[in-house]
Amino acid sequence: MNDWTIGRQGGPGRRKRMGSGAVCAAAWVAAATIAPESCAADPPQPYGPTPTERQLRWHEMEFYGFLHFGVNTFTDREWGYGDEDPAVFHPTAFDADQIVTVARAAGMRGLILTAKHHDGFCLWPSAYTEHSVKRSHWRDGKGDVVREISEACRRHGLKFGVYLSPWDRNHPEYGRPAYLEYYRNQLRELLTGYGELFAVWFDGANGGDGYYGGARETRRIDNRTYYDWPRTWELVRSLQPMACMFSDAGPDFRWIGNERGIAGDPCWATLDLTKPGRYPGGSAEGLPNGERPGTAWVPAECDVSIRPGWFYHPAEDERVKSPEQLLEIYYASVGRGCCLNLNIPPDRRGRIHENDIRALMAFRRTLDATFATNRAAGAQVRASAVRGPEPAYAPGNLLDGRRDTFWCAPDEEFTPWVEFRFGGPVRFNVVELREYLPSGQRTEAVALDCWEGDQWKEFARATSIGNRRLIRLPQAVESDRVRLRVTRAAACPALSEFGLYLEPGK
Ligand code: FUL
Repeated sequence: MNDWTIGRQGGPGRRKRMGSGAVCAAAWVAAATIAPESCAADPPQPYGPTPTERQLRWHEMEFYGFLHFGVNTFTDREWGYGDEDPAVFHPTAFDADQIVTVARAAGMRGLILTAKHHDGFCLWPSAYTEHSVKRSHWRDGKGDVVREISEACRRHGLKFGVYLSPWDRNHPEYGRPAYLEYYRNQLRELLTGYGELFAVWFDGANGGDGYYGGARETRRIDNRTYYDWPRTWELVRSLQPMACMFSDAGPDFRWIGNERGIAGDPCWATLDLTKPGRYPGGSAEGLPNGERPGTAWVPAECDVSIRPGWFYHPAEDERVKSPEQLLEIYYASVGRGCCLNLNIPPDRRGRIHENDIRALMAFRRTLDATFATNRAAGAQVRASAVRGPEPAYAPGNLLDGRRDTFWCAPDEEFTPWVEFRFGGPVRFNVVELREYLPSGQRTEAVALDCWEGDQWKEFARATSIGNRRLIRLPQAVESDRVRLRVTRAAACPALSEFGLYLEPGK
């Protein structure tokens, strides 16, 4: 058993000396690249699939927004047929700075814009079609929503991503090989014209009835073969190597399997990509929970709209989700290791509606108040087992506010525990855990105890951890000692953060 150490407290930007004394500079260092002499001695062997650098950056975002905006905003529809007159697109007071500053104030770290939805109308003046903003009267046909939003994102420090619907109910060639060339040409415009993209979102809804250049018929395609996805993915990789691609089955992040923003529990970051149906628009089976051990790291995104619909509808102004509903979604998405993609649809002015802003700001205030202070910081820490040599994998790493340092057990130790002693009673109702992702998802179940009277009392259990696990207790706990027990693991656990927080009013 190890001696007590005082939990280290460090800011996110602080660099820490590790092992032999060399400095680990990168925010994330893949386990495989940690050379023993430069960082820490004897790192744990990664377990199962592990994330790429681009996926690690995506994990760090945790919360970003979706912007569904287009002809549907003005026609009061969710799925445009494809025969809309571009003139219907006429935002009266479009303001990219308002949209982006609202997102930023809500705590979002990026925005994904529907550059083209199923109706085929393009929010940028594509050279390959007339069915776009250039045929609208907005900004005299000289406007470019993709440009304005992407530039506002950069001005305000948010990342930017695009949604380009594969299904196009306007294009005459949809369903035939010629459409694929059109689709990739459009994608190339978006990949090369608007700076760095953090995400490219490939929707799974495909085929059906539509305008199709006047044919007005039903066109069915084979999701598995028609789009030749590997070629499209290759285009994204070559032009935007750090962009993460979304679809039902990845390759970089997956759909959670519902549009309520709620992850399964457990929710593993891994999937078995050899199973049938693992392609965009394929099967949703296994997506809410992920699969163990899986063949690839394909973590989940929970997408949900702040309103009943994805696009703005005046009739839904009073049906904006409440701050409490948004918090529940946050704990069931971000708190289960996923990223939350919350849709905030611009209205007919081209701004975020006041009711949505009110809910977002109240939601943010609660989150800020909750996570302002880690009540476990500064605790004395000891663990049942620590991977040697000290201090590279010491349990104090759990309290240093950094994801790139971690407490790790020796290879043969799968169920270690760590105990935190505070100077006096500490009150909390949220427990936070993070796993060191470059070593894979190793921990399968944990239990938490508090010291009551003269014995330990279990107050919570959880399964998968991954990027972030938040355990929100119905009732606050008060104790001067807390113990975290790993009760099941696939390999010696590697946990990077531990926190205790209190929601206002608890
Ligand atoms: C779905 C689409 O059909 C919806 O309109 C929306 O864009 C949602 C995010 O994805 O598949």
